Amino acid sequence: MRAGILAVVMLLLCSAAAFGEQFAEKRVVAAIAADGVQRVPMTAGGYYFDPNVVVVKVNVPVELDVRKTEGLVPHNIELKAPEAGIDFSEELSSSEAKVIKFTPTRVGTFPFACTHRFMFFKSHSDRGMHGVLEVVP
Ligand SMILES: [Cu+2]
Repeated sequence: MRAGILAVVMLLLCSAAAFGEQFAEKRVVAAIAADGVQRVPMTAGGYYFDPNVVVVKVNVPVELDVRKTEGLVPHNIELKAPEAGIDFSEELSSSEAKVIKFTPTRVGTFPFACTHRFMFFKSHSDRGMHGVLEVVP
């Protein structure tokens, strides 16, 4: 019986390993709306952000409207770059988009990710649920 349980555990580990990084770049250059805000709708699902490369202009307000796809798996979005005026960590919902507002104050490339992880499995970020915010002049 122990061997049977071990076999099941090994199978789970192998299938988890099979869900490797599947990262396809989806780039969006934010447009500045009439109200002066760079508004970017985003979708967060298993295990990706769409878009996952978001290009915005420095010193112009940004609004990310991030919605989670349907499903029980929780997701968040986190970007910690307080030196560039960007610092958020938000749990996401499928019923309404989370509105994340900030104004980037420095040019650079800043990574964001979902920080969730289920038990000993790979983190959502390691499975591909990450991206970058590119702040350009
Ligand atoms: Cu996630």
